[in-house]
Amino acid sequence: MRIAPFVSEALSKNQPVVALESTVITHGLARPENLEVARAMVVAVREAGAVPAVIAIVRGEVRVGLEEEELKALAEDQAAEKASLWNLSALVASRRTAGTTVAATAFLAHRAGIPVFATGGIGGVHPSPFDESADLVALARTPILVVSSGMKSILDLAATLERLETLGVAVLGYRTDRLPAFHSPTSPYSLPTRVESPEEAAAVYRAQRGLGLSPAVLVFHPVSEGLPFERVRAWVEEANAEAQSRGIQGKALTPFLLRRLAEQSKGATDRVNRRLLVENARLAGEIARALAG
Ligand code: PSU
Ligand code: MN
Repeated sequence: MRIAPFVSEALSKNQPVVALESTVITHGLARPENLEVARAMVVAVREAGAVPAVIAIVRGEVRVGLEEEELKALAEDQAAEKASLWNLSALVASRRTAGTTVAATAFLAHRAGIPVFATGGIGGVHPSPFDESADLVALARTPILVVSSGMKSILDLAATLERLETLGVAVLGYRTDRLPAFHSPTSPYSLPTRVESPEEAAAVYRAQRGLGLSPAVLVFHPVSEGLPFERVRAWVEEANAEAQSRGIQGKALTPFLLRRLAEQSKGATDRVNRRLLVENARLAGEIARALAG
């Protein structure tokens, strides 16, 4: 694991650092806007007064903190893989380059001593065909604070929320009582806890660590300007039915569904996706500051 000097220096001085997930760069967004959004996330963390550390696998090396040139190379690498936990060692052993999912980023950020990271949406549960993201189990055993806008909108939100409860992950709504639904700032599902500020989120994280609880603290941050929940759900149902009838599954499913949602919404889902990524990076920076201060 190679920690960039600008990151290790910040960590040694107890300055706020925010880890950034990179599957969103390699797989979540289309080129070339993936690089623009990644840069905007980096800037948002800096503007909040924290040091951004993009985590990725570069030619078999675990990297914590990328320089601008390295970020560009990752965003442009068409062969970049998606590193979760089940393939992380194999990607390192075969010297591959990969974006890290929430599961892999949580594990690596924690190993590097970074307590906060930002992403767009976490993985979750999809009942049929059955799929449960490794993100959930990783969040259950990694005491890190994660800022996201909910789960990917293509998942079963109620089932995912139930799994988070079962796994003992601390779930907070940021200035909301309802689960944000990624592209939508709200949904019908209630959250157990609401926080009003970065300081309150930081206080829950400190309590989590103080109690010796090993699961993560999830801060669900609604996008400031999103789309109506019912409309997105209708698009998702349509796209899912189409994927099923065309036999699209596994790794190809998320990119297909996201592309269909973008078409159905005439680009609106992509705009919301960009917005929430930058907003989450900023809030993660503010929480990191509250934790360091
Ligand atoms: N949300 C998106 N697009 C994505 C992801 C989330 O809108 O590409 C990525 C995140 O990196 C998340 C991962 O950790 O998908 C979950 O993948 P899986 O369901 O295969 O575990
Ligand atoms: Mn999966």
